[in-house]
Amino acid sequence: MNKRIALITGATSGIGQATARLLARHEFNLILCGRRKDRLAQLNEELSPLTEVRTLSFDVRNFSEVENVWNSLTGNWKKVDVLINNAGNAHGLDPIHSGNLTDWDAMMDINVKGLLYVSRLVIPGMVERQQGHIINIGSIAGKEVYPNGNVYCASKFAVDALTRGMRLDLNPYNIKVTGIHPGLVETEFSLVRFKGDEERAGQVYKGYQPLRAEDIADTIVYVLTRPDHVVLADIVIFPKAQASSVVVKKTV
Ligand code: NDP
Ligand code: 8X3
Repeated sequence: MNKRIALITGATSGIGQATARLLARHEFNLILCGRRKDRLAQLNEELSPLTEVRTLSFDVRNFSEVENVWNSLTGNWKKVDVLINNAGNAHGLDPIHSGNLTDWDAMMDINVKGLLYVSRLVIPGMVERQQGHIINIGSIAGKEVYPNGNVYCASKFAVDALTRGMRLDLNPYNIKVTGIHPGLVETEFSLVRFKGDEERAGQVYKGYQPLRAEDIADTIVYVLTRPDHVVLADIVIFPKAQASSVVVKKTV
């Protein structure tokens, strides 16, 4: 049986990395993307014994960089069956009147425009072949706004809107579109949000059991292994302790 090809952005850490590890064991060939070349090389070495792997290092903010690496793919590698738009982060957690412009640019450029740039290159082939599955990693922050979440929430609301737009526009071409919206997942996410402040990042996950990246990877595998006629369109996933963006039952 021919393996499907999955392209994962943000595969160097957290949810993307866990997804790469699980898909390698579930009959997928992998195109793994991220900026950190050392991590891509390590993951390539780890997963190559299990499946075929290609790595692409690029910054999703830079369209010509994305286009160049995309065009470097040879043979059948551009025939991506599954696109997992996962690269993204929060930068800062400040009230709207004192937010940092560099943080705002980063969130809109990576989480929204980066997702669009990668999609614009990958989706035309899916349309031509009349098959494919796109999974966009949104967030509970794209369903509910929380204090000081302002621009990160806006970027994830945009991901939700783009997911719905893709589902409408790609409906004539047999392409499935899934939005996955996690709550609190313990990854490098908070370390990036708080600019390397380990103490502050660690507090986010204290006093309850947060989701693990593997929980989201597991959901992605479930989504991708449904019968052909089934689409899981929109999924919100919380840790048991979480009831909303702002309600989390903590013991400390
Ligand atoms: P991590 O910080 O662990 O991973 C983020 C990934 O995105 C890394 O692989 C990073 O790779 C990549 N990335 C970031 N910026 C860029 C860029 N400019 N160009 C290319 N790749 C980039 O966080 P998570 O795994 O938690 O986050 C993955 C997704 O899940 C994000 O979209 C996030 O918003 C979403 N999410 C996370 C939640 C959480 O609580 N953790 C909850 C809900 C949604 P590199 O630095 O090597 O480029
Ligand atoms: C990540 C979850 O609640 O930190 O998207 O925004 S949250």
